[in-house]
Amino acid sequence: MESISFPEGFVWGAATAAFQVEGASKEDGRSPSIWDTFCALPGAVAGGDNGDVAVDHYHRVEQDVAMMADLGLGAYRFSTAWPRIRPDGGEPNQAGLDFYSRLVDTLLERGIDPWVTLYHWDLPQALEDAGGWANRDTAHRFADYAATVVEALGDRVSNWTTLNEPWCSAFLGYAGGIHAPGRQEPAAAVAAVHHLLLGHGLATAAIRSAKPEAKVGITLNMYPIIPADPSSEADLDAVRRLDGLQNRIFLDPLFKGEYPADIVADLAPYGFADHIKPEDLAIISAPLDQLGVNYYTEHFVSSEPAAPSEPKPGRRATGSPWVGAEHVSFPVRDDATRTDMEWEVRPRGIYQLLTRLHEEYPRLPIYITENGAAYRDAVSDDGSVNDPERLAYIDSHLRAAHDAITEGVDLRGYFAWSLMDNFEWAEGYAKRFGIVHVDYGTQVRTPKMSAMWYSEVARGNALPAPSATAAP
Ligand code: GBH
Repeated sequence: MESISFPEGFVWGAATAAFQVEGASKEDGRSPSIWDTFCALPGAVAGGDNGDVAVDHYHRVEQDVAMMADLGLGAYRFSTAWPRIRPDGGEPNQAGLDFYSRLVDTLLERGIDPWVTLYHWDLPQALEDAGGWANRDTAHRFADYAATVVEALGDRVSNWTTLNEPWCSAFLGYAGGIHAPGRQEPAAAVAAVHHLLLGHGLATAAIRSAKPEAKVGITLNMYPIIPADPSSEADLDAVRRLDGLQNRIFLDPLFKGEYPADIVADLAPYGFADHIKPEDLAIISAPLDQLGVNYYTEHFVSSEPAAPSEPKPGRRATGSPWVGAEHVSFPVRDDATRTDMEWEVRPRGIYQLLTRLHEEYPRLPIYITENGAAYRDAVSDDGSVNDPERLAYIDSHLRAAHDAITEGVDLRGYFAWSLMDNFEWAEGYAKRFGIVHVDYGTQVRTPKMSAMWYSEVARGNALPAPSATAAP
C-alpha cells in the first residue's frame, strides 16, 4: 500500500462533548442535567463516576486549544451544554454563553474551525421533570435554546449540528435505561424518537432564520446490520427490524419525509403513530447541508434469543433498547479483534455504510463526526503512551473511508473520537477513547502515539504508507 491523499479541503478534526469533558458542573449558573442525576443513581455508572470534574476542560480551554493547534487540527467538534445556557429550559444565562464565546474566539485565534453540536445528551433535569423527550414540548424548548446559541455564536460559527445520535437519547435513555434518564419505558422511547426529530426540525428552522448562511446537519450513529445466517428468514427479519430501529427510523423522515412503514407497524403496540401530527414530517425533512456519521462497528444479529444475562457486579439492571425486537441477540464472531468496549473492529463497515448512504439517500455532503476506539493504554516510564491498536484502528477506517470517496461518496471530513480521554457515559472513566491521554489525578494531557500520527495525517492531508507507521 502506498500513501493515500484525501480531497483538497478535507476537514481533519477531533471531537468531544460537553458533559464528557467540561466538569465545573455547578459553576456560573449551570443547572443539573439528566446525566448529573443519573450518575448519582446507585449502579448506573461504572465506578460511581460522575461529570463533576471530568477533564476540567471548562477551566483549561486555553491550554486545550493550544494543544489542538500543536496537533495541527483544522476543526474542533464540541457540544454546548443546554443546562449552562438555559438552565431550566427557560431564560438564557449569559455566563454560560460567555464560556462558549470565549472557546470559539480561542479556536479562531488559532485557526481552528469550531463545529458546534447543540445537543449531546445533557438535557436540563428540569425538562426531564416535565416529561423529558417523551413530552412534545421539549422539542419546542430545544428550538428556543438553539436560537439562543446561534444568536450568540452565529457570527463566528458556520457549522451546526442539531442532535448527536438521537438513537442513544431515545432508546438507551428511555427504553434500555442504559443512559440517562435511565427509564425503561418503551412507549416513552418511541415518543422520544419523534420528539427528538421534531426538535431537530424546529431547531433547523431557528438556525436558518437567525443565520441563513449557516451549514446545518444532524449526527446519527449508524451500523451496517449483518445477519448471522443469511438463509434464515427469522435472521433476515431481525436485520430488517434492527436496520429499521437503528438507521431507517431516523434517515427516512429526515431525507424522504416519511417514517418507514414496516417500523411504524412494528411500533404500533407502543403508540408511535399517536405522536405524529400531519405537519411534523415537513418540519423534520427540511433540507440539510450535511450529514454527520458516527461509526464504530457493525451489528451482527441473530433471531436466536440471547442467554439471560446478569447485571455486571455493582451495576443496576438494564433492559433492551430494541423496542419490538427485544428477542434479538448479537453473537460474537472470532474473525476480528475487539476494542476495550468489546466492540469488533470492522473497518469495512464504514465503507459499506458510506456507500449505502450515497446510494439510498440524497447525495448530501457527509462528515465522519466520530470514529475511534477505546484501548487500555500503557503509559511508559518516560510518560509516553504507545497506542498502536488505536493508530491501526483509525488508519484502517480512514483507508476504508477513502475507498468510499474513490467510488464517489461525497465525504468531506473526519473527526477522531475523541480529542482526549474523558467520561465514557455508563462506562465512566475506565474506557479511554482519547488520542490524547489524560492523567485524571493531575489533569496532565499527553498526546499518544496515535495523536502524533494523526497530526501528520492532518498536516499532509494524506495517510502515510503503512511501513512509515508503527502499526502492527
Ligand atoms: C458515541 O456513541 C457518542 O457520541 C460519544 O459521546 C461516545 O463517547 C462514543 O460514542 C464512544 O462510545 O449499546 O449497551 O453497548 C456511540 C454509541 C452507544 C456507544 C451506547 C456506547 C454503550 C451502551 N454508543 N454504547 S450499549
